[in-house]
Amino acid sequence: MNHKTAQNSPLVAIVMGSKSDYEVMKECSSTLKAFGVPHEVRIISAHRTPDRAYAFASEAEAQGLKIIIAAAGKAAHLAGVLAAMTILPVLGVPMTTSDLGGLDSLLSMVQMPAGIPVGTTAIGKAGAKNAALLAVAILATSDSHLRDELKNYRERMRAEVEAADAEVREDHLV
Ligand code: RP5
Repeated sequence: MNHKTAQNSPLVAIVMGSKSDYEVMKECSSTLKAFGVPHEVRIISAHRTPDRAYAFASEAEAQGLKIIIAAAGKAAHLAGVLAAMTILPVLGVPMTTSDLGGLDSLLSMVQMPAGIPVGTTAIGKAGAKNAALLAVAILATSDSHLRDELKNYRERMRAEVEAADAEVREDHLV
């Protein structure tokens, strides 16, 4: 699969609050890569580098980005802060945390007051992958090639589950 823009400029930005989020967010990047979606990966902290967060979000649309994926943990305000400064769709991925398991991140991200939405995914790796798939689905609304790729992906998943079902049924035939 290889979906590229004319200039191959990034359509999606994956922004993390810290390098400590990187291992989990590689799942997001590898999923976008599998669909051939040009993307960039950044570390920008809403509280440690607020000026850079402002500059990034306010320039994102003019840079040609279509979707921002923001990953953060604990008092996870990065996604909401970026969403406040751009009209691009922002998908938030709550990171697992050592103290509260990521419920802190999830509630910080998902409980946005009305007016500035953040499309929040599951905590951790599943959320990282689903944020990429949601980004692909959004892009696919105006890209028939990506739409076909997404359908093929679902078809492969369906076939895998059916194969697994057949295997376990076989194991337990009496
Ligand atoms: C957030 O605080 C980051 O997104 C990270 O998930 C969390 C902890 O950051 P570090 O202290 O590990 O840099 O800003």
